[in-house]
Amino acid sequence: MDTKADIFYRELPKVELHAHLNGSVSFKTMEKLISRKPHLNIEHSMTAIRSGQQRTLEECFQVFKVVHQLVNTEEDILMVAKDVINEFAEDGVKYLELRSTPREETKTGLTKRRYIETVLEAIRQCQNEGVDIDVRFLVAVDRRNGSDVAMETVKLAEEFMLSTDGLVVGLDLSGDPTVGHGRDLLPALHRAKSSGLKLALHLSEKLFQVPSQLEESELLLSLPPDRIGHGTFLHPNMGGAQRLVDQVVKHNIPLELCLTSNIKGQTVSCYSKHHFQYWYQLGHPSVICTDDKGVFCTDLSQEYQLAASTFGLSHEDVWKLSVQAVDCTFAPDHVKHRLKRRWEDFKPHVLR
Ligand code: 6MZ
Repeated sequence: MDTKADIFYRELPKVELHAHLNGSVSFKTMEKLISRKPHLNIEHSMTAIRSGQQRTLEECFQVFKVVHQLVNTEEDILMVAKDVINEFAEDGVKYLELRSTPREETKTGLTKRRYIETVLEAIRQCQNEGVDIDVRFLVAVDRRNGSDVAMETVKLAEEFMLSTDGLVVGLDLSGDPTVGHGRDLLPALHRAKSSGLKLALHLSEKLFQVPSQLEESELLLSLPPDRIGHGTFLHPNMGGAQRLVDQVVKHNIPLELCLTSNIKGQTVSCYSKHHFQYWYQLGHPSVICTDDKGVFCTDLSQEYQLAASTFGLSHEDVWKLSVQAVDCTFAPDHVKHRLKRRWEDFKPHVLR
């Protein structure tokens, strides 16, 4: 991490809703992975984007490929997932929805099913060890893999949703936004939605090929999704369209906003131009998230502090944002009520 957030932001109870497992691997865990696989000759500079550095979004996707080389066995996944969960807990995150793309690795015999089972095992082990965080899982579809893989992933996600007593709550659509078209993934997404999986979809993350992109955003919004990842170019000031904003507002679809990720990935030019401002001013549910805390060298406390210092938010405003995030989770109502009660217990200590 580049700097440490002030105590208020660290003590603030937080909800993290947009965290990709392999993008969230810390420096410390990376060291363990690198020492397990010295023959790969991977250095830290290849897996993290430090303060003041930027990469294009395309280059970020190359970074994930490097991380995937390091995380290719059940043992690696278990360690990475447990470390990531513990680190979020240490940062004051009380509820986490982790997402990851199931991968099969012929070299190590890893299957997609075992991939998911191993992440769930990590969640259960952390629970049994008393780590103070409620963790749920979103199965991710990488858009580059096309419609057949998307459908296969949805079927796996459905199975796990039904067999894990609420641990698997939804589906994420992510991956390089310039690859493939959302239209091809609609059948899989419709199926996921009708089976009861919640949908968190990356939408309008990058501006390119404008007409086809607007069409894709419109199609995906017609589902409608339960949450939107980034949504950077939805609104008209950023090249989007008012009708897209109207859809988001009409269905009250929360946005997952990741400031540092968007700056370091160069889809937003500077913090003060981040679209958080647009949606926050509308009073629309906007949840601060990290995206890839390892790759972008950040944590959730720091992201809240950055939003506050950039947009002049008081501690009271930040507190409200954090409470509002509870309503945007995919957890059942009784869990939301439990979390709200915890927030009330924390309040006098944190907002003193
Ligand atoms: C879109 C992203 C992303 O799934 O292997 N991912 N997709 N936009 C982003 N903005 C920077 N950051 C991460 O974690 C890594 C994968 O998450 C998606 C990509 O598909 C990436 O390969 P998992 O745990």
